[in-house]
Amino acid sequence: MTRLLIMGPPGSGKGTQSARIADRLGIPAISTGDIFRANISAGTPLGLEAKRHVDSGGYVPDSVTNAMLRDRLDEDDAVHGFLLDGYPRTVDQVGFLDDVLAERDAEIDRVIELVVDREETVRRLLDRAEAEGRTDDSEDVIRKRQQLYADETAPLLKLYDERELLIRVDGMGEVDEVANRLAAAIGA
Ligand code: B4P
Repeated sequence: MTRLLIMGPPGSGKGTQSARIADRLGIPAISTGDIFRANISAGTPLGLEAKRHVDSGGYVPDSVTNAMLRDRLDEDDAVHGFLLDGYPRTVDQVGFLDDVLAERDAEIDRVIELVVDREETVRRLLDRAEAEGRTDDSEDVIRKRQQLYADETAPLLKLYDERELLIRVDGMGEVDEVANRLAAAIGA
């Protein structure tokens, strides 16, 4: 089981947990949010395009995100497996990922949903805002990201459930507790 997706609202712990799972399984954790932030910091053309959307809590356009994802999956370390964190987020991205994998005779093995209360996710992101000062972690932008997730991304879970790929994991509690639940759920 080496091609995994992790989904959940902003603040559900995707980034935190995906690094651990990927480490256990010896596959790269690929976060589209991290790639955007690296490009924003480096001031690349991709970063300039992404910044407008990320800072306001919107999604970066599918055409930009999909092209970036394809390039990342072409890198050597992703040939035999990966854990995608924060991708796909739209119906268009689901279709694009299906096509990219079909070209490689590959498919997704499991989709993990981290389930966390909305108020708990907001609390975590406000804590992170204090610690790290991320530009998209102000309360109004956090609420906008939560709503966008509910409108555009949460419906995708049904699709993966119909494909019998979805595993739901309780993301409430301490980081280690959640990590243990996840490891048990995916048999890692
Ligand atoms: P992301 O980087 O994916 O941001 P996120 O949804 O907030 O998740 P993140 O991984 O950072 O937070 P986590 O839940 O792990 O995306 C940022 C932006 O990039 C998006 O808004 C969008 O603009 C753009 N973007 C990214 N992908 C895109 C795509 N596919 N299409 C279009 N646009 C895209 O953790 C949050 C905090 O909780 C952390 O501080 C962590 O320490 C803490 N935490 C985790 N687990 C905890 C626990 N158990 N208890 C207490 N705190 C915990």
